[in-house]
Amino acid sequence: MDASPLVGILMGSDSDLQTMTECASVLEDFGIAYELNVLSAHRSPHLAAEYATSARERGLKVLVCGAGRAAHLAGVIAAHTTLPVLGVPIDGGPLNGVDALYATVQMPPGIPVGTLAIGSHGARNAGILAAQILALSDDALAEKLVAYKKSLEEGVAKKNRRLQETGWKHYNPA
Ligand code: RP5
Repeated sequence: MDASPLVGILMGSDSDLQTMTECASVLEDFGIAYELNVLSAHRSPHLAAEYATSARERGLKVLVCGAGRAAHLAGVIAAHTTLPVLGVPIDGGPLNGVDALYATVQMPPGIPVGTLAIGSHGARNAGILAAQILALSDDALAEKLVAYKKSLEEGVAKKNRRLQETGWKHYNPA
């Protein structure tokens, strides 16, 4: 990708990569340049602060942070930037991501993190939400989002047609 990145995808460990790839692939579908880095709130706190502090001047517009367990990455990044920060709680571990959800969503007033669902669905939605934020000042991207929503609608109609055709008609005991 040649264009300078607009979205910074961060993850607490390379073990989060499979989940966060969902976010990356959505951004690619919309033609949005991104960069992807492993940074940890706990294991590399100085690097995380440095990344967040310089993100805006490097041209980034939205930061998406995925982390599992005691997931403080999104919150620490949000503490050091005025860019919008989206948090993806990564599933896995003994608590299956509920720990990461609580750690990501329960931010104190003043430092918001837009928290998505646990796991790959959250990562995918983070990519779409990042695109929607960028589309506020990009009409071509807004058009792509309209087309995407249309494709979702068509997908549902297709599923319904299939359901009707395979015999799940209607039931009326009267
Ligand atoms: C978190 O701990 C990471 O985001 C990851 O989800 C989890 C486990 O990390 P590793 O032990 O696999 O590096 O900080």
